[in-house]
Amino acid sequence: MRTYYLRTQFLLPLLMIPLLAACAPKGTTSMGRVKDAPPSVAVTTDLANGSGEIMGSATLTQEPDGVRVNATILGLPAGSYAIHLHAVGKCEGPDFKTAGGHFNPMMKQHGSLNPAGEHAGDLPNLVVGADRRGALTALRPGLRLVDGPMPLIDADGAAVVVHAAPDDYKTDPAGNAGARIACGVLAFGKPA
Ligand SMILES: [Cu+2]
Ligand SMILES: [Zn+2]
Repeated sequence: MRTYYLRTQFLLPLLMIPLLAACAPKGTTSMGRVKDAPPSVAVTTDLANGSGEIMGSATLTQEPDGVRVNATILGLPAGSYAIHLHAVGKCEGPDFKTAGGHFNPMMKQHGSLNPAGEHAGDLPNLVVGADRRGALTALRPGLRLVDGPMPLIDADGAAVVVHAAPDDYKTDPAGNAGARIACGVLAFGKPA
């Protein structure tokens, strides 16, 4: 399968194509949704800490069964760290509260171990080794980046957030994961 790697700012012209189609049927397009998106779309963002220093990066790739998340981070003490897809594409440090809560269009509770869970933005913990390098690869089943009725990257974008503590996968609304320590914006037409 071909993969289209697109820096987020380059996707704006792509989004404009359906909007500019003069006689497009009503209700088929909107900002943040690409009706005829290619089968595989990828978006990459830097993960910056509260001081604006880049600690790592995350790439989200839309696959037929969902969205694959590949994230790497450097410089954290060995351990497990919660990482989630948050609902708003805004990373204002130092606390990154601007990123909102977990992406949750189905109005569920938090966590894979929660009987009423889980959020569409929940992910397994990022594991950092003794060499202070961390990596995560996970498939988020059913999630779409830019098309379908509930795309992750909607009009207000989305964000990848790393936390100071591990996710317990059950405590609503955020897995008891502590402070937000790194953030990266997923959005169209805005700097990542
Ligand atoms: Cu989070
Ligand atoms: Zn959650």
